[in-house]
Amino acid sequence: MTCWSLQTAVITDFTQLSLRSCNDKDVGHTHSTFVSSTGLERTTVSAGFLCLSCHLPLFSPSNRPSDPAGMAELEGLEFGKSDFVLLDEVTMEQFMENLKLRFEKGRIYTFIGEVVVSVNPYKHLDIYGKEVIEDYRGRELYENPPHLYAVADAAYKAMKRRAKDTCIVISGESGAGKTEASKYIMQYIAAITNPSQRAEVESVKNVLLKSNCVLEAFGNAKTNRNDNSSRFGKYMDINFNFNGDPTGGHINNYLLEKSRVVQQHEGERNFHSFYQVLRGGSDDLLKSLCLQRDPAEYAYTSQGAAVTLASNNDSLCHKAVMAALKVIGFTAEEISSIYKILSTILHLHISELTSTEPENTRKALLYRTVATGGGEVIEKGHNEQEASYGRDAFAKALYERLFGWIVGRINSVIEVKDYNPALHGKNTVIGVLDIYGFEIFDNNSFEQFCINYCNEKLQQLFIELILRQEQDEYQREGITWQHIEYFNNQIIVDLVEQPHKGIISILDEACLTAGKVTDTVCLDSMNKKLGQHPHYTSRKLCPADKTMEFNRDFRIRHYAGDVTSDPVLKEMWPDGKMSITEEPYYVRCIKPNEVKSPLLFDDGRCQHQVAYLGLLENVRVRRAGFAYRQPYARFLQRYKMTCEYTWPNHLMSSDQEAVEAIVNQHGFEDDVAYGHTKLFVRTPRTLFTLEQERAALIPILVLFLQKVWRGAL
Ligand code: AOV
Ligand code: MG
Repeated sequence: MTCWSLQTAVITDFTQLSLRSCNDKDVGHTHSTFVSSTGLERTTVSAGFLCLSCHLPLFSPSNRPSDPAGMAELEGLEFGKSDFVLLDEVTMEQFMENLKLRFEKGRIYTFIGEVVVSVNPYKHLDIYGKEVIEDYRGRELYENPPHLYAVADAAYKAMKRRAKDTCIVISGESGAGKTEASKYIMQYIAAITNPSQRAEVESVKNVLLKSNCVLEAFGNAKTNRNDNSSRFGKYMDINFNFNGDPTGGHINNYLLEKSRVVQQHEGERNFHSFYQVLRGGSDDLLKSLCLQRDPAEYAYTSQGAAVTLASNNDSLCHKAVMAALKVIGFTAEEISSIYKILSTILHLHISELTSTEPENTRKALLYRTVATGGGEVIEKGHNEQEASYGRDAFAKALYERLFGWIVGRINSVIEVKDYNPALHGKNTVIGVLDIYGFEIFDNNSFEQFCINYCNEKLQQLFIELILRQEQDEYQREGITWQHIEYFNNQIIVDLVEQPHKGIISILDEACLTAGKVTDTVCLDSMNKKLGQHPHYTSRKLCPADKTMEFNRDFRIRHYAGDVTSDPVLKEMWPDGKMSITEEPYYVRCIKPNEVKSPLLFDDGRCQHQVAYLGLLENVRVRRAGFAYRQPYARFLQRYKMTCEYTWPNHLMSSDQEAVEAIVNQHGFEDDVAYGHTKLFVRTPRTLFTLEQERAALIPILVLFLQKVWRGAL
């Protein structure tokens, strides 16, 4: 690594940094001692730092970056504005113009303060490699162009500095790039931790990373929105010891879309796992499981008539999953059981419950046991419909349990064992939430109802916290703040979940009171109670065949759009509960088009997402208050060279006073507010002016310091 990268690196451990970063080949020795102006354990290595051995600056003008700290980015020149708070005016037009320009220039990430807005590029970008990771490691958010790594680092630093749990919430509609983002974030965290390469930590990291591959095989599927759509919600906790190295983790999974096991819409597939074993399993494995290679042979894998996935190689994935299962620690026996269960599910349908099933399975699915009035127990045959319903229910239950067992098994490997807080210090956690995104299909069922409700709750959390966090901070720091109007989706959340009045309660009640629960009973009950609700409507649809009954449905006006659901809602309500910390970091993902194109930025679709995600309001809140804030000590450290009263050291009684001197000398008094511990800066321009001045001063200071050091002055 060349030394210029030290220019703005925030270091927490001098020893580590000197060993890690200062092997400058040009000089021919290792810079090991720094001239630090503060001598503090944690400081910013700034441009004027010299090596004590050779007296050379830690970077020289020749190896300085052409764009120190990504200032061209921060300036918003060629690539648009890197932070939406820098827009000249916060209007939808300007927001969209900037988003589109950046997408077209391959700049898929843009900040809104600490929130990262991401647009799915639908192509590989060379922005996730080791060098990029190094650029972000330990830096402050504003020091580099926007990136998932910046948020990951901020979350990691916050957790480490404050010894507090934190989490990263990734939201956006189906296909917007949440799962990919979650993987890059985990990859980053894995890369920056465990510098001493301790074997047990490496093994935990490996399992955490490999678990994604397994979870995607069994929990993802091709839908009409996304070839690799998550059909479950995932909240992955990574535990850290006091050193900030991962010690373990835990995966919570929410509401697997089990109906997919037995039913897929046109153009969709069952879970990847089925196709992977059929296409990638060895001949011997398939023979032992009595499986045909072609997924078209099985009803459960061919309903959607989309057995092949252009963007995915099932056979290769199978090998990767097998390898991952082994790394995680699944035994050969366990792996064999997994594939037996998959084959059982496939056979349930092809055999049409004829001769291939073992006798007891046949019996269980074709007959039911009934107790007669006289206390006798008899076996009664199911009619065809009842039998296939039973078979499908069995297949769904088997798969759901298999998935739950796999998650549990991974958890048993990664859970933190033998952690003694007295010995190892406080154990802290970073959680990464990646759920199934908001989705609307032609035919929406109970699953879409749950998925979209889940997204409503997430949006509610975003609104609450983004506003509350700001408010709290202003209040804590003694600064007044003006309220910004925004659409609060609480009304939709209430429509679904309010006790006694919400859809869930009404359905529960209908199921309890009515003798035989039919769709009509449920719908009538909802129409009666919710008919007047502004976000609820119900329709009668004329059947094409006039002899058939009227079809009816209901529609929820979600924050992201209208979703019409068939009222097949008599399934179990998920019992999983989400508990995430209160201080999340956010990644807001946007899907640029419906056709998975890397070139197309569909203005209408993108604008719709920007609107319902509340991004404009987010910018307004961020701007109406103060775009940037920094603790006094940090601000001073960075900009003290721009003021004669503070360089190299100030003589004032507090850091706040010194900061006031810098602000006054530049005439920025009207643009800032002084909190109890931080300086609040209203317009980013102020910060940029300071940054520019600082960048211009650095070469002069370096020359000056060099001369001083050599005794020339
Ligand atoms: P999702 O998680 O938000 O949808 P994914 O993360 O699965 O969406 O992204 C969908 C597809 O877009 C991926 O399979 C990639 O092909 C592509 N993609 C996304 N992000 C990137 C990126 N940063 N670089 C390159 N390609 C990307 V869903 O799970 O359906 O809600 O439920
Ligand atoms: Mg996903």
